[in-house]
Amino acid sequence: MRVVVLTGAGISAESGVPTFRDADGLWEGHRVTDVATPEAFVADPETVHRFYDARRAALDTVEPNPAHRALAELGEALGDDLLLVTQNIDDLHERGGSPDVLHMHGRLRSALCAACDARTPWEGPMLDAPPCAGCGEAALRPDVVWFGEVPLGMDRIVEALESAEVFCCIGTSGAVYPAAGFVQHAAAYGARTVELNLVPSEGTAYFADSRHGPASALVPAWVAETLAEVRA
Ligand code: BV8
Repeated sequence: MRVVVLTGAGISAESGVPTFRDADGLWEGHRVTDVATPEAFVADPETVHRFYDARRAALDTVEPNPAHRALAELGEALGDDLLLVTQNIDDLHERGGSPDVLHMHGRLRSALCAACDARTPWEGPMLDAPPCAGCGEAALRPDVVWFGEVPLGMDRIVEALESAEVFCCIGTSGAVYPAAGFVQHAAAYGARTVELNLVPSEGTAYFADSRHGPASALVPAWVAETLAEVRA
């Protein structure tokens, strides 16, 4: 069974990672969409670095939860028939046992050189970072996709959506595109669509099957159901 799973901030909420909706989308009084843009980085790189340095440091204080681990179990069983895509930039899917998760919006623990596009695993603050080890330019930036930038892996994602039998969306408000449009694309190609979210998302009407509650309960139950179907 070919399955595509898309996750958002809600899957990491019970691990202690604040969602975008939490704090009404504000970070230290900044609208998140104001600090998560290339324009903001040009205008005020220090504030943007402090925003991501704080989130990167917080990763040391959180652990994967049963929802992350259940998806790892699904990945074990389905192998290449599962494409796990996340909008999250935390590393809880990997630490929960899903090494091949596709981070369509980037990763906190990675630096991107804006001059030569080199990517480097990154720990600790990036403010006052040394020049790029590859090209020597002082052009390191957080390796995340900002508003107005093109998400990563779109070709692979669209191809998987068009051949999926099941599309499952977990812990996302459906407010940010192109991720919010995946359900309609998958449904148009015949996939069964499932939403697992604390409350109905902005795109809830597009899902054939919507279940509401905490991911730590809904995801293990849905994975068990899916594995039973695959093994039937
Ligand atoms: C692009 C990285 C061109 C940085 C992020 C069409 C219409 C309108 C606008 C647009 C459009 N197309 C493009 C746009 C512009 C823009 C956009 O969508 N703007 C929005 C604000 C209207 N999109 C872009 O700019 C994108 N780029 O379009 O390029 C293109 C398009 C297609 C193909 C090629 C090129 C780039 C967007 C990426 C921006 N970067 N993150 C960072 O993290 O700092 S987005 C960021 O915000 C996250 O990654 C995520 O995507 C989004 C937050 O949403 P969620 O993850 O859903 O989190 P949220 O808090 O909103 O909701 C949490 C949900 O979980 C809630 O529903 C809650 O109820 C639930 N929940 C809570 N607790 C639990 C739970 N569920 C279960 N269990 C729980 N315990």
